[in-house]
Amino acid sequence: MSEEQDEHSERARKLFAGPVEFLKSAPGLKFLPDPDYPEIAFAGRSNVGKSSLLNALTNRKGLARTSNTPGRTQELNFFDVGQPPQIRLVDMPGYGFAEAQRTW
Ligand SMILES: Nc1nc2c(ncn2[C@@H]2O[C@H](COP(=O)(O)OP(=O)(O)OP(=O)(O)O)[C@@H](O)[C@H]2O)c(=O)[nH]1
Ligand SMILES: [Mg+2]
Repeated sequence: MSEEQDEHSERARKLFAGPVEFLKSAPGLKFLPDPDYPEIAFAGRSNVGKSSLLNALTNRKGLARTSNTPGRTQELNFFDVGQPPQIRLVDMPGYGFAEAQRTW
């Protein structure tokens, strides 16, 4: 790897090893936080491991709630990465299995 790539990797490693904070859950669009930082959202079918992936990336076991049953995540969950935050991760509900009522 070039020196520049090394530097980027090291910055990314530090960012994900540092503070990650749950910001809020948004049960509907009117509850979305202001778009203060770049957002990276995890979308996909229910139960494929979106919440688990978010925990693995940030090396924190219970940050995003996971479960064996599809449809665990029912709101948009926002997590700020870095202090001050650099990016915001969004754990989204999965599609395909959700039995929750559509409210938005
Ligand atoms: N074998 C295996 N199982 C995994 C992996 N990642 C997650 N799982 C399992 O897959 C199941 C669902 O994981 P979640 O992370 O809750 O899935 P999700 O995509 O967030 O699901 P919803 O919130 O319902 O959309 C859990 O039982 C996890 O333990 C993986 O890499 N390998
Ligand atoms: Mg989930």
